Amino acid sequence: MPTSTSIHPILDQAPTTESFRKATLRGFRKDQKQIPSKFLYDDRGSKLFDKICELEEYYPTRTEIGIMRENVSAMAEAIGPAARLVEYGSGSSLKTRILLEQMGEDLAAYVPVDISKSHLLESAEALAEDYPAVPIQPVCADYTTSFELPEPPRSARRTVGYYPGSTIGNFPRDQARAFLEQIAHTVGPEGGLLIGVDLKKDVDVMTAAYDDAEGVTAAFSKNLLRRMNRELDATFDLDAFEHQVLWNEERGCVESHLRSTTAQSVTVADESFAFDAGETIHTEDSHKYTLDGFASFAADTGFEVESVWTDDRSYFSVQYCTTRSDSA
Ligand code: AVJ
Repeated sequence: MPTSTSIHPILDQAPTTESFRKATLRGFRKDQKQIPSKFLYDDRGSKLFDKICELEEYYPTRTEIGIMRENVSAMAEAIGPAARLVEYGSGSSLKTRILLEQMGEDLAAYVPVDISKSHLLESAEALAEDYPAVPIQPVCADYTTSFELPEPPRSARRTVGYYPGSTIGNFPRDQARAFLEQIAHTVGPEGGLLIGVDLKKDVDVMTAAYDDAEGVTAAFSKNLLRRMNRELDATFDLDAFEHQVLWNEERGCVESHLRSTTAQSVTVADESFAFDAGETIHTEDSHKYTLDGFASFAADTGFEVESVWTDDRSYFSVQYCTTRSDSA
């Protein structure tokens, strides 16, 4: 594979097997067994997630792309010239292409940050080929922990976070708040954040998005069992668990679970865990917001919502938030 010279040396902070083991054992000792959703995204999980984005039922991706296409010039104007764009959880950077198409040479740098190293490198190389004028500085990191931004190759007027996909929805409200605070700190005073936020709507529409007829989402979530078998010497029978989805009204999120279909005992990293029939492992939350709810939420974190773009059904929103000139 040709390596473009505009790709800067990659930093690798991908989570170790040890951190996966620790998080899994800690999560399995709780009453409601759980695994942090970031572990869904190993190489295979990231590829399955790309397939999810193309599913009929999964409205967020295509709705967000439509919003981006329709409003990209207003977005570029809001971001302004010579910005450094830092994408949190870049994956295959599909939506970013819309921004790069519009802003291209005007960007000081594009910094994709992702936990999956191969995914990150592949897409960084493809981008470098298609946008040779944009310096690309991939960072392999768990973006929820603090990581260092590489020195920009040309001076940037401001740093703008890009956090599409409503990935903010994976966090419970209090962690989402802490994360936005972290971004506000990273981008500094007069910084920006372009963020995709999924909105509350008809419950059936929301739950179907996480329980597609083809079973791609089920395979995505069961990939965690495979990963535990492979990396943690676990003994999961993939056929003895099923993917389960429910809307939690009180928390305002779609919950994904892996449900044990029988009573069984499973070994994970030399520790044995009993499952009752019907007992679940909580694997992911997808929180949904109202526009007002998100605005007041953002205001708690040092950001102010400056512009909101949505689709005609108000399924999804892309919002541009800024930090004040005197922010920490
Ligand atoms: C990547 C967190 C935005 O919650 O909609 C999609 C992940 N999981 N289908 C979402 C996901 C199952 C997705 N996010």
